[in-house]
Amino acid sequence: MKKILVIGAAGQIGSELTPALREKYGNENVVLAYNRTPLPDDLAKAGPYVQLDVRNTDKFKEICREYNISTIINLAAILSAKGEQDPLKAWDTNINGLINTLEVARELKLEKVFVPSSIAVFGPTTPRVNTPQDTILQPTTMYGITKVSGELLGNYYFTKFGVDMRGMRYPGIISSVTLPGGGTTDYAVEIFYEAVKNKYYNCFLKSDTRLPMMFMPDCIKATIMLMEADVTKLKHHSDFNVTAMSFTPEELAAEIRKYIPDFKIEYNPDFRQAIADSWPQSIDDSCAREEWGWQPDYDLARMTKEMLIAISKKLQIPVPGLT
Ligand code: NAD
Ligand code: AKB
Repeated sequence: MKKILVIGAAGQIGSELTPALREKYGNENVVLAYNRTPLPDDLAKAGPYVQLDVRNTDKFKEICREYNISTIINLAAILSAKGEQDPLKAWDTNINGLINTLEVARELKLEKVFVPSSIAVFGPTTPRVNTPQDTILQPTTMYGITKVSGELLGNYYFTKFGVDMRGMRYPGIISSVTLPGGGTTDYAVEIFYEAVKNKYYNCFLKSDTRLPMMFMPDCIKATIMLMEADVTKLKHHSDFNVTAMSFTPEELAAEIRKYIPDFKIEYNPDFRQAIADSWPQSIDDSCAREEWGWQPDYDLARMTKEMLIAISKKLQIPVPGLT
């Protein structure tokens, strides 16, 4: 059986996507690649893993040959906030990692490649409400610039070389297993830890900053659905809009207060506010729905309840009425 290589497997999305892939395709058929951040014990014990810096072309190729890889999922990236602190590192990791992924796939004639894009491809000149699939892409962050370039390169490799690259513009992903790696939507994860621990959160975005979001089970579902979609039905390839919900910090805090009534939130916006202000408030994902049947399962209310249950269990701090 041919195998999937997941690069960046120890990150926020990788740490939950990889167990789901192993469950579906078998532990031995999903090879995990970590770089500096080591893999959690349970992932390392369950199946094959390797160390790989995505920029190391020779080692990348060697691993694909050694493990008979047919599909690469490249999750290695520097996200929006960290990217603004070190733009050249973001360019180097995101662009050279992507080119390596596409070149390895082309040279070794692999079946498929998946590299996520982001709502960061949009900028202040894009319509911000119900942002269309095919629209203006003029981001103002280095992260966004790398994601637009990634989408264009993915589409180029598909038409020029027949590399079956797929990708979607994830919104902010909310999850309970691994903390996010340095983005602008990270507040929507941090808030749950602080609400359960301290009943207080100091938010780095303004109260009314509306952003598109998705709970991790929907992110995993969308990723597997797009990977398995019939290529002949796809009109888009590396740049699908997807979404599940949109909310502001104030609306999320109100939802949390249904379970923790004395939860307090204060707002002290920092440099991430300008990034958030350049991104859409809501997304039109009708192309994903039409081309590969996308439909989310989680809205704000359902996500909030499940996050509070998971974080209270993780921190071993009961939330009355939930645990
Ligand atoms: P993350 O920062 O949590 O994880 C990324 C992983 O990549 C980390 O484990 C890091 O060690 C690894 N990495 C960094 N540089 C590397 C290198 N040179 N070689 C190999 N590995 C390296 O990120 P994530 O949230 O899991 O994001 C995964 C993908 O999804 C990224 O492409 C990101 O842009 C995209 N995305 C994420 C979100 C989100 O909200 N999490 C939203 C939109 C898009
Ligand atoms: C970030 O905030 O940088 C990410 C993203 C939306 O791409 N979560």
